Amino acid sequence: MISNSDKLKIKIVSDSSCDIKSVDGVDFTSVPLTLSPGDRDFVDNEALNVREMLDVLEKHNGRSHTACPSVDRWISAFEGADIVYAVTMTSNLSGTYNSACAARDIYMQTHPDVKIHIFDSLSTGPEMRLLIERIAKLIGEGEGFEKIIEIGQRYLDSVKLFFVLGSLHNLSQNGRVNKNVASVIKKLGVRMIGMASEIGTIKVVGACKGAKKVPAAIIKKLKASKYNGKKLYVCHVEGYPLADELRREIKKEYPEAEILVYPAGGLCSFYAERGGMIIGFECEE
Ligand code: X90
Repeated sequence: MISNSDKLKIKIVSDSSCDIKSVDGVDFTSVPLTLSPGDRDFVDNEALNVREMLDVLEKHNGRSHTACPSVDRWISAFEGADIVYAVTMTSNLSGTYNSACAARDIYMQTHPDVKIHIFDSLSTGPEMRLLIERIAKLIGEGEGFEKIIEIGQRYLDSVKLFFVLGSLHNLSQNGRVNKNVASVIKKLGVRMIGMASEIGTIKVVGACKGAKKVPAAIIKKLKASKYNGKKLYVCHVEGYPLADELRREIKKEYPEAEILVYPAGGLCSFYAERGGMIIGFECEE
């Protein structure tokens, strides 16, 4: 493998929608989005109290919004590294990817020898975490820049994302899903099952009346999507019991499954709302 790679300073940088703040064995920086659930701004970093942010969001009647990281924040995250692998949420729902690309272009004018690749995940949350951990493993194995880009991109193509949302209020209010779809879901009182489409937008693929039906509905979708029975990550917004129930049911069908259940960070909590769940999983290639 590459012998001089340990002399190079390698970094993974992601926007905060990946829900994690550190990665074992690699230098990792999470670049925060800003969440504005009312007239207060919350920075989506380690110090964020997600529960407090959700409380403000639920109590607030007027408009609320989020903002992608500034170009400057990305530049600060790149500093000091020789090689940067950056991962962003879908460019089709957020300006985060464009901001990262602008930061790269500016930074490389004064640091022409630094290598920076930005992966547009066309997704968010657990799918980004899976990619980040895959990249970290490849770095650990001493793989080079071009190879990591190639394998990472291929991996991204083989990972999918489902989500189960009880409300589409924040997504529709911020123009990320159609208002009519949101009001139908609300009227029917169902949980919407969605997936990240191939172009990184939200695609409604089903609905569930009542929490009890969620695990079976998701397992059906996993089968149809050719889940490979290995890594599957579930992040939830204060919805541990249902997420854990889903984990147990998936384990019955796929005993080898490597499932992680963990709380969503600020950005995913803002949009998935209390009780929401986002599921990223590997598929057969
Ligand atoms: O302010 C910004 O630039 C951030 C905007 C983010 C908008 C969408 C976030 C969705 C988060 C909801 C379910 C997953 C959807 C994934 C679709 C590709 C969580």
